[in-house]
Amino acid sequence: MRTRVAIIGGGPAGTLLAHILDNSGIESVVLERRSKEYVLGRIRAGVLERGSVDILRHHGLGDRMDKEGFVHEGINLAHAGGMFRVDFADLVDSSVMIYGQTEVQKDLYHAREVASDNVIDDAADVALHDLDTPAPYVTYEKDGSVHRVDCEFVAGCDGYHGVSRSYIPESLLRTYEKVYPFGWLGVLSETPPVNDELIYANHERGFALCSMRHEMLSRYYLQCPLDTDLGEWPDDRFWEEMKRRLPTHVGESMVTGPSIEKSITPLRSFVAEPMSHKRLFLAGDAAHIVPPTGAKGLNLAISDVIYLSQALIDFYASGATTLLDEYSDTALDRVWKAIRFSWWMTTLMHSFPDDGEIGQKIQNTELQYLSESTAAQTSLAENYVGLPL
Ligand code: FAS
Ligand code: PHB
Repeated sequence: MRTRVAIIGGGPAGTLLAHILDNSGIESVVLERRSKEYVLGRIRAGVLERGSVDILRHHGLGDRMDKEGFVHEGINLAHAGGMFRVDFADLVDSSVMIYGQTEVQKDLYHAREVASDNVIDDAADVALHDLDTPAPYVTYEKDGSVHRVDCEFVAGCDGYHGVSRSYIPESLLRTYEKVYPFGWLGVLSETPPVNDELIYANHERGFALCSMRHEMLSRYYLQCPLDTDLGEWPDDRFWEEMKRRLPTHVGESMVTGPSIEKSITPLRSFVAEPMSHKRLFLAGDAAHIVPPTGAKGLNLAISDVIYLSQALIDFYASGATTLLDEYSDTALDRVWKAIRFSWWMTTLMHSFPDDGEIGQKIQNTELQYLSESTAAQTSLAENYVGLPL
């Protein structure tokens, strides 16, 4: 098989890149190691930045999002028994969209099937070859045979556990990592959200987040130890702990119900530099991971794809390689700002027992300052809704 761009990974980054290239008449093939059902069954992000919303609409992927998503013009921060709202509309004339990554993925897969159906799932043992030549190729196994895809560029969109990053020579690759000493225990329940906007709660027992997918599907998270055993967290215990970490009036109004999904996500900050080498370009979690506190992971994958797709479109339109040469620096500039913001929100909102009582006092003081300062709230708001592309 021959194509222009071989895309490794059929998550949001890979399928959005394929979609945008397709819209510009540039052929690609997506090699996804899992089944389509598996990919569509993952419960992940819930918040789209304003820029991501505009991009999806611009590329014909916004219809269902605009019908079923929820525009939120603020978030709420709870601490010390109280709660205050950060008003995005008032502070930065912007908003975010609540529309689950699962739904974005469904829209992307549908668009692929309608257009060129160029997603090959169950593609095992993907390997990259001749990346330092103008004619790289990719091999993979499927249905008992080894297949070859000849191409001109390889996009590594295969996530943190993918293979693409390993093809950047160790002598050139620099990685930065911060592992947080806790995870998030997440629950999905077919109950009405406790609040019409998200609530991020700082509590001495640990962080809590109240989110949603729609008016009868709520998403909740509790900070938990990394060695948490899901078997020790029956629904009743989850709801009781959730209410203990929220302001009383919020907990009292919470409608609880059976969880339809329960999982633990570890939190880490990770960046790999550079994000490109010869004919290989990394995008999304293949190059960086952020703690979900700032709701940046999915949005960074989208912005990487915007930069990379524009660079490839320029190359095929004029032979210019400037944007390709600058891709890594351009993407990393935005990545590091999201890494910083996600680290700041994680550090502000989570319990760090090793920091002692003074740690909680400093967090409460910062949250009190945030509640009183328009300047501080504006900084949070402009980062949360998404810095300019
Ligand atoms: P993805 O990991 O989504 O997709 C990579 C794809 O490549 C996968 O489908 C994988 O099967 C495939 N792949 C891997 N190795 C391969 C190989 N060798 N060959 C072929 N295919 C291969 N972000 C938020 O903003 N908010 C959240 O609440 C949030 N929660 C998360 C919870 C979990 C458990 C995880 C893992 C991530 C979460 N994220 C969250 C981040 C998440 O949304 C990512 O940022 C987003 O999925 C990034 O998209 P991709 O870069 O496409 O990577
Ligand atoms: C979610 O709804 O899954 C969600 C929302 C906001 C975050 C993280 C996750 O910061």
